[in-house]
Amino acid sequence: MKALEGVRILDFTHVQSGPTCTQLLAWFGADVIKVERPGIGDITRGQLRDLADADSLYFTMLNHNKRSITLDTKNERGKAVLAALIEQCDVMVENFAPGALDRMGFSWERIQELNPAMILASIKGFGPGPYADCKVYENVAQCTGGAASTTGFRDGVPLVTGAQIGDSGTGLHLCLGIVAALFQRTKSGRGQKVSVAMQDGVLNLCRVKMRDQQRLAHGPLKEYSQYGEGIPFGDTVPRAGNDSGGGQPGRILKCKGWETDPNAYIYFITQAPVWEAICDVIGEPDWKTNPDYATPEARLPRLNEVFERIEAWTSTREKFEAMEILNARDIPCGPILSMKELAEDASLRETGTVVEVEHPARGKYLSVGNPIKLSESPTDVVRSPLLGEHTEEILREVLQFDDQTVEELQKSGAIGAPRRLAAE
Ligand code: CAO
Repeated sequence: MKALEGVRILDFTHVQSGPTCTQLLAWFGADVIKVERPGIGDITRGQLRDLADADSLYFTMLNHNKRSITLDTKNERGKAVLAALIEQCDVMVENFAPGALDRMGFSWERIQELNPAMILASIKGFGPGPYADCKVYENVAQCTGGAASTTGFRDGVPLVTGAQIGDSGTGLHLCLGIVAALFQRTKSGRGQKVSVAMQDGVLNLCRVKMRDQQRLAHGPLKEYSQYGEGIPFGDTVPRAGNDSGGGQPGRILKCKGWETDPNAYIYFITQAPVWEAICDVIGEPDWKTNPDYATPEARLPRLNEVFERIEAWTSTREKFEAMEILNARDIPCGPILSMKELAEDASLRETGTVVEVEHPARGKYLSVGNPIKLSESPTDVVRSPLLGEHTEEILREVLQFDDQTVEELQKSGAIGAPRRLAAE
């Protein structure tokens, strides 16, 4: 028994944000039916391909545990099939450009007419307001949600981050909204609309920077190294490099081998309760009592000096060696791990956070599994579907269509020709 067993999702998502959400729902046990345009499918199937005739890793890594039906929802018969699916599903998830669903003839009002218990979950770039009609991709969301203006170095350009906080982050937000709406429906019996804007999702993840924006009105941000450097603050939160900027100052420091290895670094946190242990490790026992270094407040104006001294120690150790020494003294730290190191990490394989999956067209590939572990609902990662692999199965099983109806649909062009596995 899986947590969401019995819940049927009409997955009208594409690219990354929406598929992230529906993949999580599938991992929790929902039956996720991905609707794709005949012959084309989700655009990511063909993007960033590493193998000529296989769905891209972009697609496969975001669409595990789903079934695929091809349906032309601009064809009249295709629309009728979509309407029938809406009647049979609990949740419809979509991340089309603003207005696309309405143009297709499936407004929220129409969906409610078809199925009053339906939960319609949507991702858009922006919420209501001047930009509501805009199409949005990951980095646009990072820029408009506050992440880019606060990422990077003070004297450099704004930076986007590799973590897909705009797409995958918003997908996660939407997933929580859907589960909450499903829970409310058990009491109300009614569906509802769940909306998350990518700008809002990113801003939610940048909450601490909005905190600092308000703190600025009451004085400089002493936890930013700019303060100790005597550089005045402007009227907005600056980029703070690798400063933690929080209550426990931290920074990325060089480790042995940094000259040739781009990831020979460690994040080091000068957590106040373990300051004495830090002084012992780096060979500065006097700093335990010296009033210039003994308290967090005293250290704030001289963060550069403190971290330079700590780096003089970390750069004599390899990153894992440094971590071992620091962890033994309860000093919070973390090595900078490369994607290669993460892919090869034995403990991540054991927990299923990194999984190896077999695919009929591409063979074995690695994926990130479900990071959310439910003790009563373990996740089995199943390869992504081929385009239209389950079209007939869904028409027969979910909609109870007979052979003749399926054949007529095929002739009308409403559904694509099913793509068979190579072995069939
Ligand atoms: N059958 C027939 N038509 C279909 C179809 C199907 N099965 N599935 C989709 N379509 C149509 C849509 O109806 C739409 O048609 P119209 O433009 O005529 O109304 C068309 O395909 C294209 O949809 P789109 O505008 O959503 O796609 P796009 O590639 O132009 O834009 C994106 C992509 C991501 C910028 C846009 O969808 C968007 O802004 N989405 C919301 C924000 C979001 O999720 N961004 C994350 C992107 S990365 O994860």
